[in-house]
Amino acid sequence: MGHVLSESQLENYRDNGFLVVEGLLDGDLVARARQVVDDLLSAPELDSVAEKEPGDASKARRIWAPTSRDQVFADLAVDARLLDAVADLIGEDLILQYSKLNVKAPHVGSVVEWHQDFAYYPHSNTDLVAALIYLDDATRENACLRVAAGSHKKGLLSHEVDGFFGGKIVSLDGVGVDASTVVDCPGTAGSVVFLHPLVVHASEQNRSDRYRRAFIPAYRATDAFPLYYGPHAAHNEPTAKLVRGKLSKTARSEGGTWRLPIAAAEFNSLFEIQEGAHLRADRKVATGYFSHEVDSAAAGATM
Ligand SMILES: O=C(O)CCC(=O)C(=O)O
Repeated sequence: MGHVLSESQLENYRDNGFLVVEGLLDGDLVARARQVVDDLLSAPELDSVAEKEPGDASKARRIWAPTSRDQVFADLAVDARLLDAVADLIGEDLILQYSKLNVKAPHVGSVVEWHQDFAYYPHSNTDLVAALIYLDDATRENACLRVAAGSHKKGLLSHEVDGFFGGKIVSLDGVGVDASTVVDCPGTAGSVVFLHPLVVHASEQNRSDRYRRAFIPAYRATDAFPLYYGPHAAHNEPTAKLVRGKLSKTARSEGGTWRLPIAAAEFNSLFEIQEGAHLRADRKVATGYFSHEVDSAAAGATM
């Protein structure tokens, strides 16, 4: 079981905090996934399935919890090729923490600002990995992922805006990340970008006339336990499930102090918090860590 990644790929991941594996998943499977996305996006109940682009309500930017909407995504998230690679990175005992699907429609695809995933859901250790699976060929033109290589070694960086969690790193320079370390992660459909939870990453607006869809299941070692149970992190937990190996009765901890993602107001997605959800009149202002009520349509992923 496992051991699909070479020693040089593992070294690459350890050094840079990310790894692109070209063509890990086959074309037929990925074509089926694209068809399901098209079907979901043309469904009449789109509002309960997807978050819309603020500039064009006819387009979606995020499909919530894709693994619970169609078997093709449930199967993809436990595909042996994918889990073998994840096991090589974080060990044989694996939980599927949550999943999401970013749509990046032509001409409108929302920006994803610089951030570290761990800032949204700190855990007792950093053996977590997100697998960004390209469903379309991705290049800089249609907003492939961009990563600050090696930034995972800098620890958890500030994602604060106006004294509260803002879901983004406002300036790379401001947190000591050298902009010259930023690299593009292009890949053909079926390629996977594996991301360490502390690596700083982002993607631009999709200015091309091509989609750049990505299905993103996120995994953790079974002995990595969430440290923060505020709503946008806690509501991933009911659907988190063991996908390989065994559950752990112990939590393994990495020493340190982790800033918690305490936001000023409720938010339903990474996009919303990065765009300043706390400034929106329709948002309930938080009065305590657990005071938010989150739209049930988003259940399963608010990152
Ligand atoms: O879809 C992308 O380009 C980036 C995805 C990402 O970083 C996220 O949703 O956390």
